[in-house]
Amino acid sequence: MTRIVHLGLGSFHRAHQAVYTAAAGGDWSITGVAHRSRRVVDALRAQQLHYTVLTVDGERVEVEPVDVLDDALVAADEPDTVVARIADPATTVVTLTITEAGYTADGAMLALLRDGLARRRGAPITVISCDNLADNGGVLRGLLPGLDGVAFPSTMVDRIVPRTTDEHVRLAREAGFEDAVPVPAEPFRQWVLQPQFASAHPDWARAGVTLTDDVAAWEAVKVRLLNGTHSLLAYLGLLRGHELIADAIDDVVIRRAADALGDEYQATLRVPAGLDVTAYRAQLRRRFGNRALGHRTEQVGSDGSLKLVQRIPAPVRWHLDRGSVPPLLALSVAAFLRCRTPGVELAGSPGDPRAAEIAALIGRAHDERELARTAVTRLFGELGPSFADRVGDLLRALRTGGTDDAVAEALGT
Ligand code: CS2
Repeated sequence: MTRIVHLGLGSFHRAHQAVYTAAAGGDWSITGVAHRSRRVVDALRAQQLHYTVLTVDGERVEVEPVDVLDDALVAADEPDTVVARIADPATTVVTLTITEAGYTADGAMLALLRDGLARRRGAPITVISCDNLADNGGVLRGLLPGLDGVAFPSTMVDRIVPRTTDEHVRLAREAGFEDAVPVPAEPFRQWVLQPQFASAHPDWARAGVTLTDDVAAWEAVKVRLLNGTHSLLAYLGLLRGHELIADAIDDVVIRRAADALGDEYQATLRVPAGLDVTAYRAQLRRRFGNRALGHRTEQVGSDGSLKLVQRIPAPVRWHLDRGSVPPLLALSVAAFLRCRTPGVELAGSPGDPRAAEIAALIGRAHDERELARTAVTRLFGELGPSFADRVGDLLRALRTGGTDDAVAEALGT
């Protein structure tokens, strides 16, 4: 038997890497490890680790069983088992979806990974970060120094996966599957992987994975055009009363802002061979518009302080280096800060690990420019006063004239 250990047993993994691995064939199985929550692990164990993926395409829903997990564990409850599973010679691949927050030297999942890898004493293994971080393989390698025999390829992963609702459980049942934890997902999926393997791995290319050394270019395209635009849709959407991303993209005011943001992002990209950016952006608009998927602005808007670091500062610097201040990138930050302002009415309540800190900054500042200068530096590091002032001016427009005025100001219309 050949095994993958996956750290971060969330919906995204179950609708992405697990589906690709099942489709790759061969004798592969996955031990899925959740960080703390027992809910999904207990449910999966109770149903013999089988689950379903509901592919939602407009009103069409396709229900497919996925049978690739060999175990489900909770890291916080069974750390020794997790370490032993990583150290086991039958494990030749570790994949990770531990979110942007997981990539710190003292992170709990990385501590288990470090222990497990050290206990292999150089037996070759491939460790694959599947989080939305630029150079995710390099970042992970940097956090796990001094290990022999470990390859850290970089990846770009993509599939929009909303939260599971009772309706999904009902749809699975209607299709003949008793599944307490089905995973809804859009039809589109993509995985671009650097072919840097130290060990045996599934034949993912057979399952449609693109193997290329130029992952960086693909990653930037995806994190900026998809995730970056998603953030703007989420924050403007929350402010304009839209619960769904599909409602946000259908709102002409937001749609104009999103298109202009796409232009700002596109300018910064090195387009990878084989990608038609115009077609990619048109496809993204359709993906965002998949209303039946029920993807919520609250979900995309959560953890903004962690997500925006991946989506904002590098493209902002690109523009500043060329002498221009990108207004829609500034509006993205302003809309985020407006959503974090106590007392502002939103169409949801996105959580954020730095909510209290940001609310305190907002409470202390005398005006929007002062607030923006502090907040931008705290969130992204030094970007210079011209960008922060633009954020501040747009934040003022959001307060005094609302989203209509702020979008018009950013668009210069
Ligand atoms: C979204 C992503 O929640 C978010 O921040 O932008 O989860 C997005 O749906 C996925 O990266 C799509 O691959």
